[in-house]
Amino acid sequence: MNESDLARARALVTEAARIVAFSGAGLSAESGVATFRGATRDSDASAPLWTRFDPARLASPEGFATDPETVAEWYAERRRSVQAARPNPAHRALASDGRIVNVTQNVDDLLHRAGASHIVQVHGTLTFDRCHRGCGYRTPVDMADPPGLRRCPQCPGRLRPDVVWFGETLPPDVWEEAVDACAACDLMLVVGTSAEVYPAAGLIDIARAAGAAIVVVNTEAGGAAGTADLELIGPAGEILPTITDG
Ligand code: BV8
Ligand code: ZN
Repeated sequence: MNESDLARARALVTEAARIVAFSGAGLSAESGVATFRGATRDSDASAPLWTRFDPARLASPEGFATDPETVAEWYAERRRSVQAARPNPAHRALASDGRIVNVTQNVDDLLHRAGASHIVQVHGTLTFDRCHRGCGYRTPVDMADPPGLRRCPQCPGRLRPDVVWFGETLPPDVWEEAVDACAACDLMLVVGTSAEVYPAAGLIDIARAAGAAIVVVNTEAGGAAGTADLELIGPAGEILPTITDG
């Protein structure tokens, strides 16, 4: 990535009125939180999740039905990892500019802890459990000492993380807020995502259809780059502070 690309990206950020940062697991990789697929640069702690667990199997109602203990163990491990992590310069850059709406696929709370004011978590959050049977019970989780598999106190169901699993629909109100932000932005920063998971990845198309400039920030070329006006290859923690005021 060259200086002129960085200068062009900086100019796009400066000129933009409404910015959406659409982020994935790569945003939290430099905090040591494991990604799902892409190789990461950091310690084993952030080795891709799939090396030890299969997210496509475990992050699903079927996985929870057939192996609830392993699913509960996987989430407890991820909650402890997030609790031990700290926001990195990429989170702080995206939190520092009031024009940025953070539409994130990530279920960690690092953008919140970096002070971001407007966050839309399209795939939910690790910081809460909810009733899997759907009675409406929802409760915050102690991320430092996460619970194991447990029953719902309100009905015969079990509690599960308040995230969206594969095969589950995204919460309609959250999805609508994400679509509205992406349809109204004039710049979308696509940060640390392989853009393989739908309907979330479709938000990039919504932003481009609305006339937004698309700037991809990723350690690997070619992810969402097919749709990019500009592709900045490198770690988000190094790039984002240089193109925002963060
Ligand atoms: C839905 C929460 C429909 C859980 C997640 C069969 C049945 C049903 C649905 C489907 C099906 N087949 C396909 C589908 C659709 C499916 C889907 O898209 N599958 C994919 C795999 C093809 N989608 C769904 O199921 C969605 N629901 O479609 O419902 C429906 C309709 C009606 C009725 C019923 C159902 C729900 C999908 C949500 C899944 N939940 N997370 C949890 O976290 O435990 S997805 C999870 O994976 C993340 O949230 C994230 O979205 C995704 C991971 O993607 P990324 O974030 O991009 O991470 P990844 O590791 O892939 O990439 C990291 C990137 O960062 C890489 O590019 C790397 O190069 C880069 N990087 C690394 N380090 C850095 C970096 N970049 C910058 N700096 C660095 N330092
Ligand atoms: Zn219940």
